[in-house]
Amino acid sequence: MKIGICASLWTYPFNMQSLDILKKIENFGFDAVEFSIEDRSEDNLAAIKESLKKTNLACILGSSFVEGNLLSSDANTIKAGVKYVKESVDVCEYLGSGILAGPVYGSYINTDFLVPAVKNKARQQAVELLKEIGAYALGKNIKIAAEPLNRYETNFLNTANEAVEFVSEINLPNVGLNLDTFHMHMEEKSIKKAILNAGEHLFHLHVPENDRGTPGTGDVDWDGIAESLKNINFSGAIIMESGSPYAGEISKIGAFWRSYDYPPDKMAEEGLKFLRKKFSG
Ligand SMILES: [Mn+2]
Repeated sequence: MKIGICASLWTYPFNMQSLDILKKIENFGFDAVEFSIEDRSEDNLAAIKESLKKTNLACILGSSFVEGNLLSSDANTIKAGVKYVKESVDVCEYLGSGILAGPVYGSYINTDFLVPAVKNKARQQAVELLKEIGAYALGKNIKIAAEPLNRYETNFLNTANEAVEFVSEINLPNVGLNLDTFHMHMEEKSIKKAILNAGEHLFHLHVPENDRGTPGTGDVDWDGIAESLKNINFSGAIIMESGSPYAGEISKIGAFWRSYDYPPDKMAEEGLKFLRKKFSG
């Protein structure tokens, strides 16, 4: 099982000014890095690709919508959403990332979703659009992992079960789930059972502590998670997606207002030590 970390512990979005972080992440001993790229210009992408090649890190592209949303009722916003996700698939292909992870449906809170007919319509629309985008990604051998988020970040997919139903309707071998221990700690009765139930649909796992701090310092049921991952023969990557107040836009989006356990470098070191111990072998 590959163990990685999100570059957003230090910086966000990822770009050609952030490249030193890659070597640092490799030197800590991680196998993989996850980041979101908003500047998709040729120069920026080429510089990132070049730097990645100088490491042995596997790379996972995170999806974070700047514009566009597959759940919108506005035609232009939907169009921008489809363009964003398809472009993300292209970026995956270019960088050699086999997976696009995150809230690929477009995360936001639409209180009109309390009316079941409104939510169902948006859901159906997202299913159809992700069938089309998923087929596009399948042609490039790239997986798409949709991430349920906690109730303060979306009211579309909050639980693993909702997400399993959603991707089952899309019904493509390369469209599955990205679960996250921080969100699950708020929304699931049992993280261990949620992972078991997700089974083969689970492609990718974010493993921050329950407060978004360093894995191993809080209440997350790490033994239960390790057991479930073994039971479902999980072959994806586990990614430390912890937060810090030093990463610009993502600190604001994620409400990372304070330092957690240690400064970011020490969080990475301690987190990796714990994850290796818990999840190796
Ligand atoms: Mn996450």
